[in-house]
Parts: sequence; structure tokens; C-alpha cells
Amino acid sequence: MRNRIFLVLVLPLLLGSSSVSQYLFPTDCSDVYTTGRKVSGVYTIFPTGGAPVQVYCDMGCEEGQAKDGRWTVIQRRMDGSVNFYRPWEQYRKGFGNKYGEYWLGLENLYQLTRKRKYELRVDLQDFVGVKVYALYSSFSVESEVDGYRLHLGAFTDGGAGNSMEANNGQKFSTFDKDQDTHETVNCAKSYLGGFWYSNCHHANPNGVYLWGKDGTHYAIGNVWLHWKGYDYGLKFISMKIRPV
Ligand SMILES: [Ca+2]
Repeated sequence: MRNRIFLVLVLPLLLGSSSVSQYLFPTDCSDVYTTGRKVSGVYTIFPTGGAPVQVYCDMGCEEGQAKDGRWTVIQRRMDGSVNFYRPWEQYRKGFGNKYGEYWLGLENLYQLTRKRKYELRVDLQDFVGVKVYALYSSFSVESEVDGYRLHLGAFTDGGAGNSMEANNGQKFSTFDKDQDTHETVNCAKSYLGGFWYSNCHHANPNGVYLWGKDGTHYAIGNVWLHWKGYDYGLKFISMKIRPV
């Protein structure tokens, strides 16, 4: 009933105002937050202005209000339930479960970051509950024609170390589209993920979910070299962006 009253009486008065368009067609989780929806969860956003996309919004806490929210989660690993070894087309359009593990999609990342300036935060957690993060002051992705090339700003260390430094300036690669800088190796095929590989990586957030320290497999897991080394698959990884 309240919704109907809002639509019939209030909406016509406000049409054209940016807040209504922000509410009905939020570009990202920051818009969702700004229009009063401040609880973490799955929301619908419109990165291109057209097609709706479901996404997990990290508002900083599970219930109620938070100061440090507004994050649009672009990638998440938490239980190994989704296979991340996928071809280009899947990484381009996105895959997985927005309530669990997923990749938001390179085209969505391009559309979001061409409109607004974002920062990137990568949250990491090991299997005994220790949490660290890496923060990059800017994050943008070029168009598909330019290989969805990644640009990262200044690094702030939240204990994780700067393992994505080498990804800065790289095109995205999958096993069926080798755009890395290693001349003789297909990095995505060798390290079983899809990422902005260089020659090849110090971080492999989309690698195989290893369930901790494997000891026999080298760099194929969801690893972050400068925190846990090449043979420790993390329990939790979340890459998230927020307007600055
Ligand atoms: Ca290569």
C-alpha cells in the first residue's frame, strides 16, 4: 500500500529528479545506499543504464546502518561452490551465485568504471579467521576492444601486501584468450583461473578453491602471494569497489 501511494502521489512530483532515478535505477551499491537501503544483501543495479544486474552490496555490516558501506562486490570466493575455470565469454558477462560465489563480469566493470571513479578493496581471510585487506585508490577497466585492461591507483596495505601490483596495466586473460605478457605460457590455462595475468601472477583470486594449505599444488589456487604464499588457498576473498 505504501508503495502504491508513493508511486501514485509522490513519483510524478519527483520525476526527473536524480534521487528518484537513483532509487529506481541505481548504478551501483553506492546509489542503493544513498537511497536508504543500508543493509548488506543482494540488490539490483543498472551498470549500463539498461539491463538489470543482481549484485551483492557490502554495506559494512549485516544489519542496520554502517559508516563504511556502499561497496559493490565484483568478485567473491567463500566455499568453493562455484567453478571459476571458465572461458572468455563467461568472464565477459559474469557468472555464479550473487548470494555466494560469483564474478560480476568484465563488461559490467567497464560500464561502471567508465562513468565513475572507483577505489578497489580486496578482503582476504584465512581458515583460522584472520582478516587482512589490500586497498587501491583507483580502479578502472578499459573496453573489450582494449582487452578489458586494468588500471589500479596507489596501494594502501591492510596487511595483505601488494600482490596485485603486477596486474596493473594488464589485459584480462582466460584459457581461451591469452592476453598475458608471458610469451610461451598461457597463464590462465597453467594457473587455472581467469585474471589480469602478466608474467604470470602474484595473486590468483579466481584460481582453484584449495581449502587452505595444499603443499602439492603451486600457484593454481585462490592464492595471494605476499600474505600466504603460492600454496595457501584462502577461505574468503572479496573484491569490491566504491565511488571516490
Ligand atoms: Ca601467454
